Parts: sequence; structure tokens; C-alpha cells
Amino acid sequence: MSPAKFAVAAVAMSISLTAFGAGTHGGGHGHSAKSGEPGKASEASRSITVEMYDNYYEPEIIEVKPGETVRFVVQNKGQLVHEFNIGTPDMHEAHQKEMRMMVEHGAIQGGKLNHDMMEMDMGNGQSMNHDDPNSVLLEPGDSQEVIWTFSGKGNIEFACNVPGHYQAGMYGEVNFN
Ligand SMILES: [Cu+2]
Repeated sequence: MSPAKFAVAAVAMSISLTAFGAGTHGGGHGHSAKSGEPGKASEASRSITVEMYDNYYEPEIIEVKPGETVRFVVQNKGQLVHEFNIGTPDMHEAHQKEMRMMVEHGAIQGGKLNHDMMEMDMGNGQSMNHDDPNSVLLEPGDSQEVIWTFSGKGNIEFACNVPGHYQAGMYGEVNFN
């Protein structure tokens, strides 16, 4: 890509980021490039089981290699709804605002997800559906996979952005080595 084209693309990207930031929840926020990108199961070098409790993860530190694709098997073993979300601290902070809205709209109710509510606001299959590839949002007892290719750069955390949980310490470190 020529420098001029790159500049145009960069501007377009920052505009779409702003648009997503102001909008409703979901729909690939456009900033996943910072923490990596969705991976393919066939490229995963290994599986890591992550257990979610009220309010912490087990394990709390995950070691990956730059460029590595990992299949996370995420299990909610707590009594509350929890999220596993891979991103930078800034991304988590932005996501917490969206999650607060989900609670205010009744889409997250303590230990339950209101799927009708999550689907209602959409119209286009996007708004509160929480379908970003870098995260899963699970009810107690549920399990789902996240397959992620880490770029190997930046300050990456996995975190739960359900209101109050990050503040209670529900986040973990991704270390590159
Ligand atoms: Cu949580």
C-alpha cells in the first residue's frame, strides 16, 4: 500500500471507530487490530481452559508467543454473568460503557442474560447481541470458545466488563514471550 493510500485508510478507520464508539453495542468495534485478530481453529497451536468465577479468572496469567493462535475454552463457574474479552485496557474501558448500557436495558440481569432484550434492539443483527470475535458473554454454567491470533504487541489483558467486575479485579494478563 502506498503511503497516501495508507493515510486514507487510517483516516477511514478512525472515523468508523468514532462511529462505533458512539453507537450501540456490538458489531466488531473496529479496534481488534490492536490486540490481534480472530483465529481459525485449524491454526490453533493449543487450547487453554479459562474458568470464570465471581469475580476472577483461573488462570490469571496467560503466556503466548507473538503471532500465536490460541483456542480458549471459556467456562463460567460463577453465579453471575461474566465476560471473557481480549483487548487493551482502553478497549476494556470503552466496552464497560456499553456493558453498563446492557445492564440498564435489562439485557444483563445478575446471573442471567435476557436474550429477547439483546436481540430486540438490533434490527440489523448487531446492537446488543455481544457477538464480537474477541469476547464471549456467558451465563453461569455455560461454556464457549474464543479462537484468537495474538499480534504480540501492546498491553493486552483479558477482562470482564460487566459493570463492577473489572474494578473488583476480574482481569488477567497476557504475557508475550
Ligand atoms: Cu464478571
